[in-house]
Amino acid sequence: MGYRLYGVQDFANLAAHVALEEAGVAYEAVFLDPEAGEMKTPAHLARHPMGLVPALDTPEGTMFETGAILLYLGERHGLCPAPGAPDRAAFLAWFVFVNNGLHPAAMDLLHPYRISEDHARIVAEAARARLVERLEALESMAATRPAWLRPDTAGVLQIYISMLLRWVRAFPWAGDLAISAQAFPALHDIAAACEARPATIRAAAANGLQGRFFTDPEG
Ligand SMILES: N[C@@H](CCC(=O)N[C@@H](CS)C(=O)NCC(=O)O)C(=O)O
Repeated sequence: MGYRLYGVQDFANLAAHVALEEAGVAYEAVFLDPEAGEMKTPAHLARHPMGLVPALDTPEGTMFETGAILLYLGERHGLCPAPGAPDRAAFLAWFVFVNNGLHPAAMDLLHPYRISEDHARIVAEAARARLVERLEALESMAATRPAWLRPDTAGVLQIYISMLLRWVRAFPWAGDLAISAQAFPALHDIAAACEARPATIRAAAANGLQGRFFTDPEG
């Protein structure tokens, strides 16, 4: 079994799509149509227990979860410090920080009604506050320019951060809660470099995106 990425255009599968392009491996991208019920078919539920995306067929079996997929691709294709490398511990800590701290908070900013339909504004504002606090921590670290997070180098953490910066700028539940990458110069550099890479541009185009889709998305 080779790589087959299951996603929806411009959903979280975008990060894995960019990583596959950066890896330079053969893969197939399959876009599902949620409106047509394609996320909840028995075939897709066998790939992802919640009927979500992304899911990835790999030579070692099918997997799901953005963080797991990015780590898997990063380790297999040189897009992150390998187990045993000197920078591995720092990379891993910050990767999980992004996956576990930033990603769920971004989801709450975008979809606060999933937590509480009656209190969506409060949920979204709280998510925004959590995001800003965590982005500031990430910015402080990124400003030290660690070798494993260089803007001019392809990496799964650079890709993940860039996609989340797109989301919090383009898709907040309320427009006044948008967070701009401009407020975080080191993270902005990472996303600007990432969106200019040919591999990213190819993956983005397959997801219907062009222009400054990470740093200045239209939403
Ligand atoms: N923790 C999961 C979250 C997956 C998830 O929520 N995926 C969204 C796209 S960003 C989805 O499939 N949404 C479709 C739906 O809710 O029907 C991951 O990181 O992969």
